[in-house]
Amino acid sequence: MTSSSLLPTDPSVLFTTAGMQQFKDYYTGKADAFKDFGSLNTVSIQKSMRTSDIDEVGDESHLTFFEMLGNFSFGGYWKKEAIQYGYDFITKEMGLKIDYVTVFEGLASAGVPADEESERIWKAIDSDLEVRRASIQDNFWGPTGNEGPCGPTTEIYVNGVEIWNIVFNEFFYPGSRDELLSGTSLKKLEKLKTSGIDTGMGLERLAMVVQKKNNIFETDLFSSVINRLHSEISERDKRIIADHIRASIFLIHDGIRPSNKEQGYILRRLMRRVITLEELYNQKQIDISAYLAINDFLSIYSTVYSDIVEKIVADCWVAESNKFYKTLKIGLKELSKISHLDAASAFKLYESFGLPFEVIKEMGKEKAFGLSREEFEVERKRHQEISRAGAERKFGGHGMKEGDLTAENAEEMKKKTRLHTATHLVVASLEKVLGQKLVQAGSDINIERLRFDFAFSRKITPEEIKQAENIANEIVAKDLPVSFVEMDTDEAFRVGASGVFKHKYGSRVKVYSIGIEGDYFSRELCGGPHVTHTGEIGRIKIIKEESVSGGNRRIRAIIE
Ligand code: ALA
Repeated sequence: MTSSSLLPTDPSVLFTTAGMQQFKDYYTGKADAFKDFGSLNTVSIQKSMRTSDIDEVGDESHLTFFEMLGNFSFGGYWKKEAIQYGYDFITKEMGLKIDYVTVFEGLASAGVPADEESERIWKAIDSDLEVRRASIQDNFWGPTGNEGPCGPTTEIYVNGVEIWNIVFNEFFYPGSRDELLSGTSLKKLEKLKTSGIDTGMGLERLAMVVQKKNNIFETDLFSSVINRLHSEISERDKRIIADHIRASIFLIHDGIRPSNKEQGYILRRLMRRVITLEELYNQKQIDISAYLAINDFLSIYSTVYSDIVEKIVADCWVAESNKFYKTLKIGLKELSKISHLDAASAFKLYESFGLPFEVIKEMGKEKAFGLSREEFEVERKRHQEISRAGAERKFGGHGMKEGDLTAENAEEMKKKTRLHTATHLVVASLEKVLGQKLVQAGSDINIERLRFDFAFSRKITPEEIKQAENIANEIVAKDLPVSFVEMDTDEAFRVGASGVFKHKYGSRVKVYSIGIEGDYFSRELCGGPHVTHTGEIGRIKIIKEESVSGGNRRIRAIIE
């Protein structure tokens, strides 16, 4: 399976943190793996992001962004096969020696016994292998988010490092992991109808042991960047710079833009940390050259992630640097004047000058001794809630649903269908005018108008809007056919179809095309529905262009 976006469809988690995230519904039985990808088993290399480790970055092994290798089964194979696959891959394919493995010791209060079956399977494979028992803290996975599949794990250790985690998703828990681990929860673990396998192996850690390196930053995934950085930059800072730039590239690639909310907030923190280090080293005449590191990473990753657009990453980086740089210097000066830093004064520095918590903590030295990330976050959330109060609007309503559209009645569906095809036309027209593919960040259609967001770092001029509108209306006048074909997701991206980043795509997708084969005006991954000919749309008028949060632009258009 293709990696899903770092932005999960599950709204209860900020980022995709593991390979299993896109498969939650297959474990619970809500979705049918065989129907969707022709097998009960699959594998993936999933882009993952764990913010819980941000403060640890700089040591030998912690990262924010990483790639996770995994094999999964939703009622296909079970423990015996999963353990054998793990063993064979590590010892035979990779030629590594396993130090020891762990299995779940059980938890009587939750009604889960020790995993003797896995213990027996390991021993049958290799009777000399050391099998340790471990507690629920270490050897129990999930649930991710507010609820989900979960179960005991068995883990493989090589050179003292946990290399592979094999999860036996036997249960569903209707609450969070914290709740489950607290031991005081009233909710019960429910047995899943079909038990599933979920495995995860960090590519970076695997590279470290296979390449016989002392830490992940010495592997070929990082060494070009680390070696390029000036020798007077501390080892810890080099690692922070490398990790944060790499993570930022992938977040930007998935359509996230720096902002003060949710995923955008994390991206901004990562970028601003690097930009601050850049400024601090600059003061010592040491150049970090973030753009060179971006290029190094792009040359490593563009072979696999061929749709990373260098210009989008670079534009975003430059825009944030320019924006932050103005206040950074003043902020650092203010910081040096404050005699005692607590959550409130740190938040003020953050709010007024954009100084990230890490910078305040590090630069504040002993003045920031009592300052904790938790208190700072509490302060930040409190302010966010104040500013959000009253601004909340709720959308509801039930009705017909077809593909990407919902409507109350047939009449409404007809109008929305015209607006939907018009959205594709306006997007493709703008791409022509701006000379680049747009990374879309969602779209919304109501009976009155179409609306869509996309990542772009400057205002679209009225002339460009007019040009795009003219192009779109020319296509309407030509009454071109609209058609769709179903194809594999990989193939769809190969033929250049655009997709919306927030979308989770299955392995087969519909690609809607406007125009004649060989000369398509637009191709997009889309559930439909659409008109059959562009002439049905009517005249398109772009009525508004504006900036919205996350560094995105928003276009609204109507049809007449
Ligand atoms: N989902 C498991 C992990 O991420 C495999 O460790």
